[in-house]
Amino acid sequence: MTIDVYTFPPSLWAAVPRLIIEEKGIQQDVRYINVDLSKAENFSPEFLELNPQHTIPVLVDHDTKIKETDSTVVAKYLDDKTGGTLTPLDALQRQEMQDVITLLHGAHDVGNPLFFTAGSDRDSDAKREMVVPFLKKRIGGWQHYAAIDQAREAFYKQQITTTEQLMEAYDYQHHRQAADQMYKQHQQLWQLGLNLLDKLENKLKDGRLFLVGQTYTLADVHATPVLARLALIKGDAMVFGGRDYLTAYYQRIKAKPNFKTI
Ligand SMILES: N[C@@H](CCC(=O)N[C@@H](CS)C(=O)NCC(=O)O)C(=O)O
Repeated sequence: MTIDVYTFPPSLWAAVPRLIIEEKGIQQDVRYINVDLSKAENFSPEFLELNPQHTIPVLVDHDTKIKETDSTVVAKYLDDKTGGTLTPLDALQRQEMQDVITLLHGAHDVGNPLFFTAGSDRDSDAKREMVVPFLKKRIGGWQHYAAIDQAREAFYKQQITTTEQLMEAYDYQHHRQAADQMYKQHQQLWQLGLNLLDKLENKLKDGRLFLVGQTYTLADVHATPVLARLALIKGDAMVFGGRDYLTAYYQRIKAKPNFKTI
């Protein structure tokens, strides 16, 4: 076992290395270490030593002693180490791939905040039973870590305060202003999401099979969990309706054996 990959099945960006590992069939070289975000395990003192940004995925290659803590770098590392087959040889296509990855990870990276916020009273009613218990569990995790790690107590308390505010926004009958503020934020995030979907649709309009041409690349790897997440939050009709090229593209990436890791 040479490579540790810190992951969590429902996580959006932690799906990136899993897709690559499946695509390349290198599961035997990898040990997955589960970091339960619902218990705030990504804030344990040990995990913060590994990644002070408290995000997954994290990759540790015990052979080379290399550690990577961002999915874009983790993806490149895994691909480079296994022959670079998910990176185009053509320099222009390579640049285009990079541009797509930058787009997905920039201001349009809305999958997580969209998931945790609601956009209306009705949406709040639909999501509350799923989101609020998750947030409560995370608070339990931070309370536990605050008790055992005095040096980080203020940091954990800040996480708790921010999360309690989000939970309040779900109680719109008692916190109208907080709820309306959350809805506004959610709508703004969704506009960015729609904008991203239109950009991807436009890219595919010349009939290419994948985001930068006829072959599956790291751009598609990063786009896959984003599309899956947006479809989970908003439903297929909102995400793919009227976007025929994106619809066909999503069917194509969904049909790949590695999609089972999503
Ligand atoms: N830019 C980072 C973002 C990673 C990220 O945001 N990961 C999420 C899970 S998808 C996370 O760990 N969030 C921490 C949390 O929820 O506390 C990357 O691409 O690796």
